Amino acid sequence: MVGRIEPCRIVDLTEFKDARGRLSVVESGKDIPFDIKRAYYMYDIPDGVSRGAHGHRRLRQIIIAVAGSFEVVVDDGFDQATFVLDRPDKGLLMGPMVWRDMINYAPGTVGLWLVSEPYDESDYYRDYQEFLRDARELR
Ligand code: T46
Repeated sequence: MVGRIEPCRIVDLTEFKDARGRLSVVESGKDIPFDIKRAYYMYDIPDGVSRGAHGHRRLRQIIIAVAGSFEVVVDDGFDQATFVLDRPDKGLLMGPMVWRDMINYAPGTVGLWLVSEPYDESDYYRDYQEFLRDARELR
């Protein structure tokens, strides 16, 4: 298990499928355990690029590959795991104090992030050693 405060895990999103196609829903308190304060998405990601390389002090989030696929490597200072996101009806839930890297973006990928906090640079760990020091105090 990675995520000492809240385990990182894949969740199934509510999906409605009919002759018109498929519609997936993310509702606070139902599909995810936090209120959504902000959404952002990534696209036009060049081949071979990785993003992330940071952790968050308070932020909780769900990550969805709306189109395409990518991998999220998570690290809570003790253990690591890799999650593959390749379906728009599944999301990766992630709590605070998890270092993450997003890698192996397929061409045409669109990644969606729904998060619990407004943008705040002071919530970020950008230095892995600083993250590690604080994360290891959580044991
Ligand atoms: C995360 C990963 C997966 C804003 O001004 N507002 C925002 O809400 C966001 C998300 C970013 N920005 C600015 C800050 C930077 O100048 O956009 C620029 C790129 O952001 P950043 O370098 O933080 O991008 P990533 O891919 O390293 O990280 C982002 C999120 O910041 C982070 O919370 O979990 O995506």
